[in-house]
Amino acid sequence: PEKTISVDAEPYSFEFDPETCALLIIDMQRDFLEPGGFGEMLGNDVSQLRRTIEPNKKLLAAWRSLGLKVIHTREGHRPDLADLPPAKKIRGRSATCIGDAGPMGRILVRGEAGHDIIPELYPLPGEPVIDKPGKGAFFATDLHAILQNLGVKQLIVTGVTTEVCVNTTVREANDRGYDCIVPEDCVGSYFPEFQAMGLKMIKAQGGIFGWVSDSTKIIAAMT
Ligand code: TIU
Repeated sequence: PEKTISVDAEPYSFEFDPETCALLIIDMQRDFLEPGGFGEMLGNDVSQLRRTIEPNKKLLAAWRSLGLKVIHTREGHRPDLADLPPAKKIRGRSATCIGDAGPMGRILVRGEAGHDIIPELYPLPGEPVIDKPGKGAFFATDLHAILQNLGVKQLIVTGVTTEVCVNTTVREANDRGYDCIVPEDCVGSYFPEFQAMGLKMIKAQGGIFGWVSDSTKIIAAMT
């Protein structure tokens, strides 16, 4: 039976049916979040990302306890790097790049320890994991087909980083007809100013790409 829940959000309340709304957790991977990982190796402050672990854990637990749909993504490439565009490989002019040996295995390569999801948010059997070669979760993946097959119309998008993979995915989802709500405590950026602007860009102009709220408001509305 259809049940509509209303969440306090910006620019206005987000209405959703939990049965057709999936929790989409973007790239909560060890290489982006863990001290000693690739993200920190590049000089980034991982505490800005680690702040999102606890709120994501609580939202994920609430979502799972109600038997609702959860989907995870990971950014990474085939071990032979056949799906790694040369442009992405050399971007940044860093001494260490994707595919090279990093602190937790080969950087952003599927099957390596650093590429996997952090233990705190590890997927359960039955929760789809989307391996994506790009920033957006729809590019060169079967995410859209999976969402269509599950009857999903709306997405709660969380994860890292706010202005890169979360924003790209929200824009891609928006163009494919999905409503997206982004709980700000569950998304993180290495750069505080990008966190603020990345969220503003979503909710500006009457919610040009979607809604922004907080996980506590989503959980409160559910219970
Ligand atoms: N997942 C994701 O956002 N990948 C990135 O490379 N993000 C950066 O902010 N670099």
